[in-house]
Amino acid sequence: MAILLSHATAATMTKGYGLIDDAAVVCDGAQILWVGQMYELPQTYRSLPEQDCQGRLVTPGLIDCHSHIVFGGHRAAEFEMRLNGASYEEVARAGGGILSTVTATRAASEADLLASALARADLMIAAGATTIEVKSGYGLTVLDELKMLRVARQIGEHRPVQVQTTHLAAHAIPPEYKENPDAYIDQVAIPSLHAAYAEELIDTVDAFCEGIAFSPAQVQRLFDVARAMGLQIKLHAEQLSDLKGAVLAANMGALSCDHVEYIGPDGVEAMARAGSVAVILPGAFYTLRETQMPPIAAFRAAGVPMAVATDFNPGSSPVASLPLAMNMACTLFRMTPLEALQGTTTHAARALGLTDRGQIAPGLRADLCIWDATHPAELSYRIGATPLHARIFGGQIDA
Ligand code: DI6
Ligand code: FE
Repeated sequence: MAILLSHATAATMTKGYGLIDDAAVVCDGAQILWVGQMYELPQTYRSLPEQDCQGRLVTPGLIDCHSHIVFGGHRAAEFEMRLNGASYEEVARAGGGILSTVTATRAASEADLLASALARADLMIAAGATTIEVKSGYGLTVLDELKMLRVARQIGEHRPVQVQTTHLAAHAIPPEYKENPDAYIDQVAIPSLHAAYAEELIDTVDAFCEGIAFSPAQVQRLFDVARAMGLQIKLHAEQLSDLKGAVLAANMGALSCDHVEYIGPDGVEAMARAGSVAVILPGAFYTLRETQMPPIAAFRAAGVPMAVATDFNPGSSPVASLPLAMNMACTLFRMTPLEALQGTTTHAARALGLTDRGQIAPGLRADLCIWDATHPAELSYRIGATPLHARIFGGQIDA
């Protein structure tokens, strides 16, 4: 069914904000058919069922290109322990940290994981997301990684949101492989990649390249397999130190390098050459009280597109709201409100390898947000507000 959004302030994101005052957007089924000024609206569209936006801002539906919303349990108890003075080691000894999430995820049934993931997806949707990327990485056995990916795939069957799934078995080294991460790559990461691919459970492949996780050589072995399968890659790179993961990933044609607080000039240059997107994740920076900022000015100067995402996860970024992540990107990292909105629309689409969304233009997906705002900078300016007025997903307005 076709609908007409009338009297909108449209931020088409086609060139800068691509603002159109008193705009009309025509959606035909799941596609955008026409966008322009009201007075130019062809006569044939004037009789369509109309949603009068009354001057409200309309943007492309927001795209969260980096999240980990499938997991068991949560980590509020360790958050409280730390604030009561417990050391990192005491938290770990009490069963806290990422491995506590692995234990809880392994113990959870597919139905339980789905129920909690849907509740998190609802928060993301309520803040304006229409596409979300969801990673595995808390199972760390072949079966548990597949379980996570099946749950991730099901989210989109239960909610009006498109889900892109990412294989992230190389997220952490489980206790049983503590002394032998190479064996983990061979016995879990690569076999689960083959199995997930065979079940058509994955769109992209990711890894965590860090001193506390996997080395560039281990990441490369996994990515060689992924590339041979024709899968696109992305990497958690340079979050806590500069292991040159971004250089490696960019040279292998990565869609994105994510976090990148500690990236050096060589990494920025490699990303610019490869056209990789820098995915900026201020929620983790904030939660971990990091001080090393990603080199926003260097990315800007080199023409590296920047995306902004929530990194929603139970440990380092328990945040579901893209507008809040945009606010943090501006205030903590000095990104501009335009960059922040590009980061959750056009550049986020690119970080996922999606060419059919992220802007308001004929032929693209009819995923749109109508905001209780009149200028796009308001989305980044407000703190913790959810100014979403209505959302359109695949041409359907949310009930
Ligand atoms: N970087 C992070 O900040 C999260 N994963 C990653 O690779 C942390 C995940 C967690 O603590 O549960
Ligand atoms: Fe992450």
